[in-house]
Amino acid sequence: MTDRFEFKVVVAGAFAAGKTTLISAVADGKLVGTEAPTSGDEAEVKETTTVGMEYGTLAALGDGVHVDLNVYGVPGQSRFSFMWDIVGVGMDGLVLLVDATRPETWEETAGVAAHFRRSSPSPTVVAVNRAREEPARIIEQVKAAIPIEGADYLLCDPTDPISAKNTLIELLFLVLDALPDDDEGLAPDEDIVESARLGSRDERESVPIPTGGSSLVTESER
Ligand SMILES: Nc1nc2c(ncn2[C@@H]2O[C@H](COP(=O)(O)OP(=O)(O)OP(=O)(O)O)[C@@H](O)[C@H]2O)c(=O)[nH]1
Ligand SMILES: [Mg+2]
Repeated sequence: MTDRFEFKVVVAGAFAAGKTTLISAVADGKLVGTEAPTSGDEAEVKETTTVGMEYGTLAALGDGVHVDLNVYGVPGQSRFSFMWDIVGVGMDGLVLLVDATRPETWEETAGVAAHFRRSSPSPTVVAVNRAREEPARIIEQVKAAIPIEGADYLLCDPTDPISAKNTLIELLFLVLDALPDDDEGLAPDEDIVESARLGSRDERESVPIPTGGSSLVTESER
């Protein structure tokens, strides 16, 4: 018998952190999006911005486990923050994208995280983008600037589908770990979650990795 799960994941962060890029990289099928031309100062940074939300899906499979992730991206610009509350309803997990090269956005990013976690203190992954040099030191700096209890902090290149997918898989482990044991009898055996863990970043480059009994891979990688 296959245990099936479906989770809602939100990707949030400051303007131009790479949210739309990440969702485009992971979505199994076509992405639904709301890009519009930027104006003013934002136009100096990039040509388009998210004004509503984007939506994509990603299936992750393990032995006896099938997970559908519904991934939603929100705008980074606070003038569109009304969308954060709309999209955040029923969120199971949060990916907070942080641009390592723009520490001036980190305080705002911490505010975005607080906004989402106030209504739904879901498992959170803080994904640090563009940490090319001294990544370990940057991760420590981001932890200090954006402290989130229970969050995983990791490096992420949203332009790389494997890195982007592994960010969501990390979040999926946190979400599965947080499920109550009596969740209609469907809570996964810890062994499944542990054996599905994809190891170090170098190992992840060659997913899927069967480690023992089962491994969790995304559907497009089968
Ligand atoms: N080269 C490179 N480019 C990146 C990287 N991460 C993001 N980018 C680029 O940076 C830009 C990020 O843009 P988006 O993905 O639209 O950012 P966003 O967070 O969705 O922005 P808003 O929705 O406007 O808040 C894109 O042009 C990406 O291609 C990276 O790691 N390397
Ligand atoms: Mg966007």
